[in-house]
Formats: sequence, structure tokens, C-alpha cells
Amino acid sequence: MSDHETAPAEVDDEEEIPTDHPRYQDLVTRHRIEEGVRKGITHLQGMHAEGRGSAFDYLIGEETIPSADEAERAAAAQLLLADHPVLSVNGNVAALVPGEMVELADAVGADLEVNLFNRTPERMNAIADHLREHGAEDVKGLDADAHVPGLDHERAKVDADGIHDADVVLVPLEDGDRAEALAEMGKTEIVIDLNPLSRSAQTAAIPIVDNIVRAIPNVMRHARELKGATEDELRRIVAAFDREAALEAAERAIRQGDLD
Ligand code: PTJ
Repeated sequence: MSDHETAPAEVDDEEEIPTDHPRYQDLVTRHRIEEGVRKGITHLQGMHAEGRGSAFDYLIGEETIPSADEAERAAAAQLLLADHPVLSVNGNVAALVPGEMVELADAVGADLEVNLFNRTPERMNAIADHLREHGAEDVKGLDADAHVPGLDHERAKVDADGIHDADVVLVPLEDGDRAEALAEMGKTEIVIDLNPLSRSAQTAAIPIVDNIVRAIPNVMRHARELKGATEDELRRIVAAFDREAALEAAERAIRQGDLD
């Protein structure tokens, strides 16, 4: 039996996870979520969400499939075209990719807004501080001076000059009715969710079925490449993206293990 067939029993630091472990990325992700819970950033339910995501990722081959790469390119183009893009951050996103979200926001001129299902002032502040520690200058979501019509839970609370005013919103890692409610408000949504059947993915104009730890850096890579593109080129990339085909390709990959 290989030394690395099981996870190290206890890991205090991400650095202790052997990089040649066959499930390295999954172990790092799990560790970041645990750390997030310990720091008061991630809700305990975030662990269930991560487990669900991890199972889908295993079936999809723990790689960015071609249809996800196309979605990530279309997402980059859509963010660059937007008048007011906003990237929504919950407790899992903050634990997994805080620096990458700050970098993407900078690259496409987007706002970052904390929006939580299990909203408490302590978690809101902990996440905002965590994003600031990773270089964010302005973090929205704390004012909560507007709301998303048609929602009766905490995710309805948004900033008037943030998500409420946005034309394009990136909604990662939440399966729920907010995506539908935001679409009702006329917003264009980009969703990141490893479950192609989740309500958010099904509603999104651009559903990205990929692990967020791969998706955000890849959207950023595309955004950098497309920085000099004309508005026409960006519009063509968005128009050429076929959301139904992308969802079908992801579901096929998961059901059939058709990874080629
Ligand atoms: O921080 P809060 O209070 O806003 O709560 C956030 C959670 C994540 C707990 C809440 O949004 C939740 O319960 O989400 P769900 O309903 O479990 O949905 C999360 C979705 O994200 C599921 O469809 C998972 O498959 C997917 N997912 C989980 N981890 C990843 C992922 N998708 C991409 N990358 C991941 N790493």
C-alpha cells in the first residue's frame, strides 16, 4: 500500500500535504474549508457543500473539461463587457480562493460583495477582513441597504451600490433560488457549480461546471488574454457560447465518465 493512499491524519498547515498525493488538490480544498470553519469564515454547512462538490469533481475527472473552459472564456468576455460586474462571495468561496477573487475583481473592474445564506454580523466582518487581508480595498455587502425581491431569506440582503445595481453577477457555490431572483431583476448571471443540475447552474446565462479552485484562475487567464479585444469580439464570444450544450456536456462527463 502506498504511503499516500490515505490522507495524513492531521494537517495543521496546507504545506504538510504531500504534493505527490494522488488526491492532493482535494485534500488542500478540504483543509482550506476546515480552516475557514475554524476562523469563523465558513459555515459548518459549507463542509457538506464541499463534500457534494468534491464527489462531482471526482466523477468529472478533477479537471477543467473543454465545455467548462469555453464557459470560463465566455464568462471573462461577459465580465469585461459589463458596466457594473459584481463577484458574490460566500463562506466557501472566501476560504477557497480569496486572493484569486480579489485578483479577478481587479482584472475585470468588478466589485466584491459578501452575501451569505447563514448571515451573521460576525461572519460578514470576518469574511470582509479576510478579503482585505488578501488585498481587497473595498468590500461590499455590509450595508445591506437594498434587497432582492422575491426572496425571504438572508441572501436577499444586498448593497444598493453593489449587487442591486449590477448588470452582471458572478454567483459561485450556491444551489438556490437567488439565481432565479437575480435573473428576474434582469441581471446576467455567471454561476460556478460542479453540479450541472443545481438550480443556480440551470438558471445561469453562463454556467461554469468546474471546481472554483480551477475556474477562477482560468477565468482570469482568459480575461487577461481578452483585455485588448474589441467589444465586437467580446460580444461574439458571449453569443457563441451555448449554455444548454455546456450543461449537457458536463452531465454526460459525470454520468458516463466520458472524459475525452
Ligand atoms: O457561506 P454561506 O452561509 O452563504 O453558506 C454557503 C453554503 C455553501 C453552505 C450554501 O450556499 C450551501 O449550502 O450550498 P449548497 O446548497 O450545498 O450548494 C453548493 C453547490 O456548490 C453544490 O451544488 C456543490 O456541488 C457546489 N460546490 C461545492 N464545492 C464546490 C462546488 N462547485 C464548484 N467548486 C467547488 N469547490
